[in-house]
Amino acid sequence: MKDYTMNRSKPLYEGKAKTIYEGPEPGTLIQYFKDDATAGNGAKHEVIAGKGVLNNRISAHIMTKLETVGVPTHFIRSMNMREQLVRKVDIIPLEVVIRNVATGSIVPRLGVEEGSYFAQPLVEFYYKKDELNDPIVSEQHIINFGWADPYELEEIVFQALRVNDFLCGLFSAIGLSLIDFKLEFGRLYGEYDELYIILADEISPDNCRLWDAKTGERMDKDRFRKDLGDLVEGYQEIAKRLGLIPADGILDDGNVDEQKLEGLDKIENELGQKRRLRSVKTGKPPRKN
Ligand code: ADP
Ligand code: AIR
Ligand code: ASP
Repeated sequence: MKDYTMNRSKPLYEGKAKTIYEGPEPGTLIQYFKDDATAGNGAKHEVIAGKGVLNNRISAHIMTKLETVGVPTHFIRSMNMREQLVRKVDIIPLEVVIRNVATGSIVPRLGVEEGSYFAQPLVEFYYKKDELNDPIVSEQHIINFGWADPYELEEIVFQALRVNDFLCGLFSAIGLSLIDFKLEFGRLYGEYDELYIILADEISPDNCRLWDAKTGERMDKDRFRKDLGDLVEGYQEIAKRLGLIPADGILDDGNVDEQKLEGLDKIENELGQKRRLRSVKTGKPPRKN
């Protein structure tokens, strides 16, 4: 496995699935995708060869596609098989979960029937705080505690539903059902202190539930969380169906053959340059820093 971090400075942040480094230009960060898989807030942990490369490629691809329909994302460009350059944002401390089908934590919490479709996509907010186990919160909590203001929340819900619509179509075209997923958003300030709400973090099978549309087979991180099968095989299948790895692009140890993937991110990197941003009206006074 190539070591991409040899010449990097000290990490700014060591997360469960990614390490964050300072980027080459001001206002940028490097996201390094590790092979670590965790569940239950780190209670379960394993290193799974090849996972980081796949998530990096899948997330870069999806973020780029979202940019083409005008969803502002933090993605700037792929750097290598494990790293991507992103715009540094002030992360809003919310995990925004969009659900199309009932599974996971909502089933025991509300007693809904496993596998049933919601009348319309359901948006939930969780307070992003590991020490508290990311508890579910309401809009009233968010506004009351100042995690986001009503204008920001409106924009977050608007973008989250657009992402859902777009991704449902994207995955359905490759025989996968998008069951639910988690997003993170951040604040970015423009030249005139105007506020932009930007989609950040990653969109990958680590934070989307994806089921094979025909067989119902789980292709996402539930394979690891619930010991349903080989995690990397599921991620590889998603990447293959998205056209991100050629049929002969997987090595025996589960890692991606990096040479076979060289250049596949060219189109994404070109698209990444053509970005549009939409500022958000906010009730808040201009930023503090
Ligand atoms: P965790 O923090 O839950 O262990 P990760 O291992 O994925 O998660 O670490 C990535 C961290 O980087 C997350 O805390 C995420 O909120 C943060 N992050 C993602 N994108 C950006 C960005 N564009 N700017 C600043 N922080 C970001
Ligand atoms: N998620 C939530 N916290 C972390 C992650 N990755 C994602 C899960 C799932 C959705 O949010 O991957 O797609 C809902 O998770 P749950 O556990 O609340 O049912
Ligand atoms: N993201 C959390 C963890 O890594 C929860 C999960 O994905 O199950 O532990």
